Amino acid sequence: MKITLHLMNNLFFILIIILSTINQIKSEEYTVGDDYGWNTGFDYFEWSQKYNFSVGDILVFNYVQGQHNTYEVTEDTYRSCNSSTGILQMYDSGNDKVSLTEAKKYWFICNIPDHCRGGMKFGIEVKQGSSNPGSTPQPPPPPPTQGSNNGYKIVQINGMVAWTLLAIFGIWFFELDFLIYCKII
Ligand SMILES: [Cu+2]
Repeated sequence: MKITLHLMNNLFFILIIILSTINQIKSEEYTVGDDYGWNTGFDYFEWSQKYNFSVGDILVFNYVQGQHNTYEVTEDTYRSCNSSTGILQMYDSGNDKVSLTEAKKYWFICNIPDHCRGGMKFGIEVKQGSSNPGSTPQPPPPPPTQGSNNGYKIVQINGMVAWTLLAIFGIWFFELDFLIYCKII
């Protein structure tokens, strides 16, 4: 019996190691424009200032396919909104997932005529990930209207669930071990 419990304690520590590893490789998904999506009439500069982006994170551009698109461009093209040069990547699925794989400045525009000039443009600085959810400077945006999935919130909840589980399992195993130990002696 005691051997089994020691095995369980070992499993508990293995669980800790696995969970902390998951914590380190997690990536966050950010929906551009949050609930508003990728569309005209929204301040994407303001949106881009709300989060700290790290390598491994993913940007999701949601829009009606054909009405917009997502171009990753150079800084010059971002500033001029002239896409005759400086296009790095093009997406047009309506649900574009852009992985931020490098620590650098990323620049995005919509290349439908006049949309870039109209404000469908933003730049972000992606930093080498410390993946620390506590470093997000501002609280999450207004209450979600419909099943919004804000990456920041998901990661926070994941973290909370993980630590709660750890606490429950930890107390449970150690208490069991202690009780059995007392009865045996
Ligand atoms: Cu557009």
